[in-house]
Amino acid sequence: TWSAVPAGPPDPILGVSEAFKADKDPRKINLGVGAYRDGQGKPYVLDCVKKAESFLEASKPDKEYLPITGLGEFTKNAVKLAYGVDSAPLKDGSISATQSISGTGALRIGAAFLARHYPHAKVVYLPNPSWGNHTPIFRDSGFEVRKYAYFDPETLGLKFEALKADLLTNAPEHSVVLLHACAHNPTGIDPTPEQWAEISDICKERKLFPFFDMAYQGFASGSTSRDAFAVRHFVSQGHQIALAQSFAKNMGLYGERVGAFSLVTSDPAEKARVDSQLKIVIRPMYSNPPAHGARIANTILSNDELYAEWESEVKGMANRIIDMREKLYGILTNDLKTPGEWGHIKSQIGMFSFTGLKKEQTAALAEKAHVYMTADGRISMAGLNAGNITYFAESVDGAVRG
Ligand code: PLP
Ligand code: TYF
Repeated sequence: TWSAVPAGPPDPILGVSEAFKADKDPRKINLGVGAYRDGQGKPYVLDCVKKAESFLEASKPDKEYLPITGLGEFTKNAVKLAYGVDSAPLKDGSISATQSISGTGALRIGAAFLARHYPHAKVVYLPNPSWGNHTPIFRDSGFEVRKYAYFDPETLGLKFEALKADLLTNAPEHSVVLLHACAHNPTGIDPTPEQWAEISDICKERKLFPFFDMAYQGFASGSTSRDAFAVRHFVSQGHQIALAQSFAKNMGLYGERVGAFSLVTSDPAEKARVDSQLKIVIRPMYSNPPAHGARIANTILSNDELYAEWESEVKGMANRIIDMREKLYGILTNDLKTPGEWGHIKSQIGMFSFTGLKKEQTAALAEKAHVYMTADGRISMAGLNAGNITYFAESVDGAVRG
């Protein structure tokens, strides 16, 4: 029956982890997948998460199904975290929201809802480059996927003039535009607040539909409200955005699959109709989402003490990454005098650094130095620590000098 099924390619990110696992060298380093590691290179369960779990255990929750759109208290608090308590559509009760299977599930619900109900051509513009899963998520939901200029390999910065030209003249009116809310994956380059304001104006002028992917709120700057700047600015300008939220990174809840999808609508009556259609989209996909992770996140978001502790732990993770950026820059530039300009390692934002290393160099690093990263030269900064950063920098130096 399945003899005609061709073998598919391995996932470009998760494939790196597999190669890493198979490597027996004790010096090996995995900078592939974007998952936070502590200063000892170990996965990190946040203290606020442990406390929330012990509160939950004491409250002995049952194992009943959640509603189709998940834990209502959780989505309410998630939306508040993203849009801010002063958000006009939030106060009006016109934001429709549902729990989702983390950020991926939120994107998929959004794409499926738009594919069915967005009254214009199903064309989505993704930044070039973007998170590798964006293309299949939108394509499998029936969208035509196109790209807008984003990264400039010459300057290792934002290709802002080309970005504006693409949105102003190349994208047809009513195209959906996917925007990384903060900590762009894979480049680590975000628009400045002024540039966000220009992008917002262009979207308004050209009637483009902004779909925000916020997978790293708090991770970019250490402040959840600062990282929500773009989302809140667009909403304050009257954009009716779509938003995918993930709690994988900022609460370290990766495998618990906690997220939310929301849509700003015109009024509470419209919201109620959208709510009903979100349920119709979700029901045949998975009926209803898992409860445990959403309960953890909700406990943290609704308890002042845990919330404060969470904010300080997010800041701690963000700061450790920033510290690794400084150290890596220092070793390459001052100690090793590695050829090239490495300032982007310090200026890039969030979990990743787009090093500028070429495909052949990343292959050589894996083969000769047992250092693993994605083929585009992206490294997860959180994989670096005091114990491996010098070896990593020396390996990069070796690869650059050839
Ligand atoms: N969007 C971006 C840009 C990401 O980097 C990620 C994870 O790396 C996600 C969405 C979704 O992740 P998850 O489904 O684990 O929340
Ligand atoms: O490292 C990244 O960019 C992410 C990590 O189901 C990831 O792709 C891996 C698997 C997954 C979600 C996110």
